[in-house]
Amino acid sequence: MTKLPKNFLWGGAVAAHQLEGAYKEGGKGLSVADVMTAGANGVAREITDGVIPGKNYPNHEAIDFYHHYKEDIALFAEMGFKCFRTSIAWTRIFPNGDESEPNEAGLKFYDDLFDECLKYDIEPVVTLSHFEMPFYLAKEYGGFRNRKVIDFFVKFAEVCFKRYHKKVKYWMTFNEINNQANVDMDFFPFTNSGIVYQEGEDREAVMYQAAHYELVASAKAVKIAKEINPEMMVGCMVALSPLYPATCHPDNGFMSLKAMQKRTWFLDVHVHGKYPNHILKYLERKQYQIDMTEDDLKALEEGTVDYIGFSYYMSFAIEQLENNPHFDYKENDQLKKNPYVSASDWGWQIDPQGLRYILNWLTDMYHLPVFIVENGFGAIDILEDDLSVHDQYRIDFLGSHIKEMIKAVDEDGVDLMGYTPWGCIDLVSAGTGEMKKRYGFIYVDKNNDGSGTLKRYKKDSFGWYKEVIASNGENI
Ligand code: P53
Repeated sequence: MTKLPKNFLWGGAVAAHQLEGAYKEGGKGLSVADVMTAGANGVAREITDGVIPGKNYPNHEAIDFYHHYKEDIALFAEMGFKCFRTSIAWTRIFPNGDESEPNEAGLKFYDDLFDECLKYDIEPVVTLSHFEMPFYLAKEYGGFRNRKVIDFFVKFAEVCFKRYHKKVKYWMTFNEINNQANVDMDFFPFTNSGIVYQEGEDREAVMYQAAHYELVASAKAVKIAKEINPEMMVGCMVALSPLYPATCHPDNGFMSLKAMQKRTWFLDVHVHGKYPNHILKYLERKQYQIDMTEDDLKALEEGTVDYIGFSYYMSFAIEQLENNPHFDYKENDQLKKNPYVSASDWGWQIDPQGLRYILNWLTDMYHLPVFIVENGFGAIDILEDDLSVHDQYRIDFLGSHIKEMIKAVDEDGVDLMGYTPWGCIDLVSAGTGEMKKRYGFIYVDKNNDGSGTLKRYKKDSFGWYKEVIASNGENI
């Protein structure tokens, strides 16, 4: 008997815009990801007003999964994947987002892709919105500033559920919906909500409004899914990091609690169907006038999620600031380097035990099945002359996290559905737009400047992960 359940969903995760490429093929429209240039560690990606000739947009070709998916899924099958998490590019189905009829060529692409997975008994796990809103909705409607976008999303979701309900059982609505809690960076509102902040506006007020519309859209989608096929399981998806108090000073302890609330209240709405009191009190104190109707509140109650999908990459330490009497959360100023853990080349702190912490915390808070739908190590890999890639650091990272995950199930009784490490094949980094920040078990010959043959090569971690899956986590 292994410590994990027999039907544990081992697999890997990606998102359409980060690997498909073919950004104009099959009638696809421009997405918000198609207007972001390549950045680097510490250099933000530029958000441009449409596609500007001469600039480097890494998502346009990405790793051309659109034309290589059969070969890639065969490799996933060779590793023994039980599931494969990807997203449906909204712009393949509704190129501008406000059309009345979906684009058949886009629908057909995902039919073929899911069939290819099912051929190997790989269960597709699908995110509806993973940083891929139609650029047209962002530009013409202001993204999720606008209530109308709820209906556009719900229609997109309904079309997908109707078309794929026999092929896809596991769904998630919005990827890392809580990233936008960090209102200081332009990347998060744009990728989460299609929002470009205007000079001088109260960013937080905008964020709470957009998040509310998204949560309503998510709840409406969940309800529709159940009407179409009650077998479908629809979850939410949040980015989770433990925010440890930087010291045991009570101020830091309380600050860490308040910070966790500010990053995770989205889950309360998704799971309980209503806002937690601390957020209602916060909105009141800030005098934010959120457009929140009775119908919205009813929709939230009627569309609670079946499970919690989450990403886990790192933990943070947090401290209270001076002159912050309400313990308000100011992410960019408050996070501290944790001296007890190491970090990746991109400064992401490595904390396997933090995964066990989060699994316990989630279970205590929400009492739902949970699914680790992202975890991974972005690193610079070297393709050797003999075409091997020795990525022991990735094996160490994933192995240590898997061990903590197993303890959470075996010793703490967490109801864990599966584990899909991020970027199971190398793809474009969301945060930086780089290719050289690699996560995969499969190396793709593609470089930051767009050069490369697009050929695929197995890294050392490929064989290692295959054995992990074959032994259901016993051989790490
Ligand atoms: P990259 C941070 C910053 C940007 C996106 O990130 C992020 C995070 C982590 O919370 O979210 C997820 O590519 C996201 C993926 C992304 C992955 O983290 O910046 O869901 O799309 O690729 C890794 O290294």
